[in-house]
Amino acid sequence: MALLSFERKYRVRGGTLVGGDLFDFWIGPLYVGFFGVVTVFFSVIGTALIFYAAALGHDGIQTWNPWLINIAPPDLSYGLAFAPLKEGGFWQLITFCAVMAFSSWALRQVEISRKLGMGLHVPAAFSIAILAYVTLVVIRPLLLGAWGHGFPYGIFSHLDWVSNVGYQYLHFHYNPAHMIAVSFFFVNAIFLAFHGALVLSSVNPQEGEEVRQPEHEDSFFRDFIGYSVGTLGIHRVGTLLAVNAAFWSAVCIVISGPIWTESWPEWWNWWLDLPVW
Ligand code: BCL
Ligand code: BCL
Ligand code: BPH
Repeated sequence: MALLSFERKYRVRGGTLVGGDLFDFWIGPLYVGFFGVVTVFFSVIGTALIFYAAALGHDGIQTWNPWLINIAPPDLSYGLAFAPLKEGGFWQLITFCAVMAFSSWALRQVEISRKLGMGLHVPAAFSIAILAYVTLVVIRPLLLGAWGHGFPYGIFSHLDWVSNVGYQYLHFHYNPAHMIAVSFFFVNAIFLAFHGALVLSSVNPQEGEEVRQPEHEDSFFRDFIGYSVGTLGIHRVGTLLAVNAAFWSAVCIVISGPIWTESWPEWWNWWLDLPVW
């Protein structure tokens, strides 16, 4: 990719978190950095372990059907101990590689933001996605006392896990934090539909027509529903919605087991028993 004339001034040394000048350079369009190297390292090892474990097979079944490859966590009986490779040890190593790869990916975003003198909003938002993953495969298993509570790494098998864990609490839709998370995902989509469509409607006109300004966008929503959150505001709202969707997801699964062990419909008894009805 061409190095644009103005890019030279952004491609400056410094801003790194560790290692000083070490790996402080670009390859083509991509910034490398210490954390770039760490990400590649753990991504390659983690992915290779998935393929190695898949090649060895599992419970006497070996398949290269991508839908069916499955690397399962150890049996619950291993508790928080290391398991033999073929009995969940691979899952444990892959999980470690994944946590390292995701975190160093976020730290690389921090270094690039610092170089550009930008805020840390992107890595902050990504950290909440990482938190959701870590909640599923580290925090909740630790709280429940066994790595076996993590989700298996397989395209279909991880769906089975979601379904099984859901029915373990009889009806997961009654989990109040799940309700909040689901609602945030839906609101998030409606707001992106509004925002994406609004911007296109004003800055992507038919041939011969003029590009409209942010004032037009603002006016549309004022005329339409009486209020516009504004051009900066909509991005605050969007970030907040997306981050809350993942945050309440993490909450809904970490309370299932460690805090609430009954069926989720039963949790609502306190509400049914309120003396006001
Ligand atoms: Mg899941 C579906 C990955 C955690 C519930 N899930 C998917 C698929 C994809 C996937 C295979 C589409 C996701 C998507 O478009 O996301 N899930 C995935 C990953 C994690 C994960 C990588 C993780 O935490 C590391 N899933 C979970 C947890 C549940 C869960 C356990 C709650 C979040 N997931 C579900 C349900 C569904 C999926 C329910 C589906 O219906 C859907 C499906 O069709 O499954 C068969 C949005 C992100 C993007 C569009 C960015 C691009 C992401 C790409 C597509 C990810 C590819 C992953 C690759 C196959 C994994 C191997 C990595 C290599 C070894 C490097
Ligand atoms: Mg539910 C969880 C929606 C029905 C049981 N459910 C969730 C939440 C979400 C949701 C709120 C998953 C999002 C999430 O955690 O993202 N459920 C939802 C909806 C319905 C629903 C909308 C519906 O019916 C309309 N759920 C049900 C039914 C139950 C049920 C009733 C099953 C019978 N549900 C469960 C269980 C769980 C959920 C059990 C959960 O565990 C899950 C949850 O809250 O998990 C926290 C968070 C995002 C991630 C975890 C992804 C992290 C990605 C990482 C950081 C990066 C991956 C990089 C990748 C490997 C790179 C690939 C390579 C590149 C492409 C090159
Ligand atoms: O770079 C990015 O985007 C371009 C970052 C990213 C983000 C970011 C980034 O900046 C942000 C802000 C978010 N995601 C936000 C969110 C939402 C909440 C705040 C939330 C809904 C969400 N991301 C969800 C998801 C999901 C879901 C729902 O499943 C997926 C699949 C992703 N996000 C995926 C991604 C990537 C495209 C990217 C990103 N979100 C992070 C890329 C990255 O970390 O790269 C380094 C690592 C690798 C290249 C590979 C590592 C390989 C491992 C070592 C082995 C694989 C292990 C894995 C556990 C196996 C899973 C198997 C599955 C079949 C289950």
